[in-house]
Amino acid sequence: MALFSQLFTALLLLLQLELHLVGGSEAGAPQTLSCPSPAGVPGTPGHNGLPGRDGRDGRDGAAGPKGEKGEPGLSVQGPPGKAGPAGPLGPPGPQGPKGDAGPPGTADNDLIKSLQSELQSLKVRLSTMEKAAGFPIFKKVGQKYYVSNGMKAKFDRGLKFCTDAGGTMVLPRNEAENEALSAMHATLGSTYILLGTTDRETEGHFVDLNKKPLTFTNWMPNEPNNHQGKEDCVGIYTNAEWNDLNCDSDFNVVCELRS
Ligand SMILES: [Ca+2]
Ligand SMILES: [Ca+2]
Repeated sequence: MALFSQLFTALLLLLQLELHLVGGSEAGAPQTLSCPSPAGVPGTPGHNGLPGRDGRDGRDGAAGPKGEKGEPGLSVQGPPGKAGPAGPLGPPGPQGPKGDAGPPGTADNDLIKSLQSELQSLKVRLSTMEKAAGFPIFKKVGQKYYVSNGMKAKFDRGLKFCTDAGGTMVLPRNEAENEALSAMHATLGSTYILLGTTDRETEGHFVDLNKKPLTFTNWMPNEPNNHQGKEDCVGIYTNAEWNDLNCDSDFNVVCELRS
């Protein structure tokens, strides 16, 4: 194929040389041929040569346009991984706000209760003292006050008087109280002071104002005798001994105030 092409090129050069010789040069160069000759008959065209070799591969073309964005892919979240190791100890946080005050302790409660009880006791004692001081005649006997205004009265009226005064009709519970009461005769100028006991419900069976049997007595000899069947009340005589008396007779009244 290449050989054919070179042959074809050589023919073309030969033809151009011939045409140049026929036409002459423009510079008017001197002719070397002095006489013309008749033109020959053209030969028959040669056969086509064999095809040439394949040329080299061309350069890479320019990059094409950017394609459209594809559909998002499907992703499935996997299982959580194992917990990592504990991190380093952080710095201490700021101090929190102050909490509310707690309830008082047991010791405080006991002390408060004790003080409250003592205060209540003092209030009662002060109230009793004030009542006793309201009588012209009063005598302190232990935790009790024996008080009187010098009045003489029948038993039932005497009971009411003492109740209205915030106390009860006097009744000695022991020898000391009995002696202290008897000592008031000197001030009262009395012979008998009524005691808070009767045998009205059961003859011969004296009980206190709460209907409890007596735990202390100091009867005169041969008393109580229920003289004339009319003696259901009791009085303490100047010698501190007791005698049953008529409840409808007037005797001195002494009240007992307990604090
Ligand atoms: Ca009697
Ligand atoms: Ca009597």
